[in-house]
Amino acid sequence: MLSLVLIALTAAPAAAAAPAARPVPAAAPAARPAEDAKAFTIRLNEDLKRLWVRSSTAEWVKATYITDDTERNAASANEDVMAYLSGAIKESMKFKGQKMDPDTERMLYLLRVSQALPAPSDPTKRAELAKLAARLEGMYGKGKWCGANYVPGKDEKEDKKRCKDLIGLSAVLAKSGKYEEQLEAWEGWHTISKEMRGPYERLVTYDMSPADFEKETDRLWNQVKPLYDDLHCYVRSTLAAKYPGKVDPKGPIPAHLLGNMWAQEWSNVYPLVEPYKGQSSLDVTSNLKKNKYDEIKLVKLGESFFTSLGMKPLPETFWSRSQFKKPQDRDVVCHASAWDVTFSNDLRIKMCIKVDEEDLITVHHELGHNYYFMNYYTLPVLFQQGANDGFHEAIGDALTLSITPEYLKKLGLLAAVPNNDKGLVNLQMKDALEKIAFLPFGRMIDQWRWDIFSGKTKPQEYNSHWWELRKKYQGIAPASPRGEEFFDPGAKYHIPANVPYMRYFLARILQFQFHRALCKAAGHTGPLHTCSIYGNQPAGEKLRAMLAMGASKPWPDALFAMTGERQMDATAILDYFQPLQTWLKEKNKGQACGW
Ligand code: X8Z
Ligand code: ZN
Repeated sequence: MLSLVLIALTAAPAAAAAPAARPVPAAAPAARPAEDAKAFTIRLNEDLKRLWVRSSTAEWVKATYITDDTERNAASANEDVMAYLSGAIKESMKFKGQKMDPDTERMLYLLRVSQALPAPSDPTKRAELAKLAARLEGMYGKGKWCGANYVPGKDEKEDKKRCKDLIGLSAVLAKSGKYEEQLEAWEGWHTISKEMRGPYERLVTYDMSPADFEKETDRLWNQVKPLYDDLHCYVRSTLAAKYPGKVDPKGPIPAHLLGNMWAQEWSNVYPLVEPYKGQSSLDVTSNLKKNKYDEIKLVKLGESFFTSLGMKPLPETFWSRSQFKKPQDRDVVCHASAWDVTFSNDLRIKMCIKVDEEDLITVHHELGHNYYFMNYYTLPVLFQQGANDGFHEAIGDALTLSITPEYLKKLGLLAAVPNNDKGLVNLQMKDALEKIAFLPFGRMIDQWRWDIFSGKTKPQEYNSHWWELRKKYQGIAPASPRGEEFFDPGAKYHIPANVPYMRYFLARILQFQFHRALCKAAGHTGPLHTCSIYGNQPAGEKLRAMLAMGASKPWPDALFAMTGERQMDATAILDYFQPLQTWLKEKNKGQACGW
């Protein structure tokens, strides 16, 4: 998936992974005496493309068909990539201090930072690392809960009846509203990661590259934290009223009451926390169903947003090669992702689409990755990446900020557009439950990972540290007591799949900064939350130009090209939610906020 670039993988965002190759010599090519840096990078791009195409092909097959064989195949391809990269990085050192053109210099830099986990130089260790990485993701993909005291695998029909996967269990959290049912679904899903603890502990013995953005992320987090605290305070008081005696009015919120398995986005509790009853409905899901949307129609709708901006349609092969629906006959990784499997506009998404509003947004998110790929696939493969990983995650989301009630009404997906202050507060509350609620979650995941990989947190503290950070950043408490017999981090996809997470935190902030810039290009005046760039060609051109840069320039240059700013900045998200923040402040008066 996009840039679900794992562990050993390199920054190649073209899909989960980066590949390797049998026929290609596994180690970096032998040094050629007369070769200068430029010739070296030309060769490097050619070799890497071949290797990455192989490994992302193996990753695609594995993710859409989880078996021991496909896992072994992907691990082996990734092992070859690691071998090549560790040789190439060493070899590139000979050019240190030499004069070279800026593109060559940047490619050598990208090569050096290309791995989320540096590949061990010992081949046995490399093999182990690749195997562990493949296995952990598979364990997550296969995860099911069949109820206490039932062992699946004897009777297929009975299994189907009793066992629920993540989609089924998440539906309980989203819709049940019953404390005990939600508790069972939450605890059930958190059993699937218990066995990950051993392999994960092994994986951690491999080192991880230092956190680049730690300082920067703290600056941004401190900008937005007051708004999160206001939202938390209001939502907690509503939940305390709904579940009497179950929610401490001054403490953290139990994790199974926010409508989402990880309490990362709270949109599903909107009906409960809706500020003003009796305003026009904001429920898009029921209208998708009424209008007979299916998986394909949902994706076509996403595509039409991009083409409205002057971008090309998705290639024919996108429609034949993607996985839109969950296959019934095998295990797959349902977690949504976007791919360019062969780094040549071979675009795909892999999802298990539900026809609802949440997945309408996710489809746009994934297509944002695909349109990034589409606009940079002609660059050398080392430049086929986002300006930084946060950019890649922010593109589709930035466009969803233009999915306004007016746009939805035109499509027949909303009956009426909110046209007064109360309607606006409702709308902003709904958006904030998705966008603002996510921020501390986005911030804390990699904090946990950094603490683990640096050795600051020991294996016997994995779970307690997880819940410490969940409390500190999100003000969330576990649904029930959690000892070290559990491994709750493993119940969140990006931990077993080793996908760095800070990108999503950055993206939640960047998308508003992008939106502000694109709205300006579109000539929008007035408050930011009223802008839609749908159908606007100048905005589309501005976006396209930035996408086409890929990683060829440092990210502040790409940011500057689109926004005229060189720093990531949270003022756009704060401006956007200004009406809601004013309302929350008033509403929370006299409450003891915080936890
Ligand atoms: O993992 C994703 C995307 C994959 S490219 C679906 N997201 C994060 C998550 O699900 O936790 C998007 C939002 C945050
Ligand atoms: Zn993404």
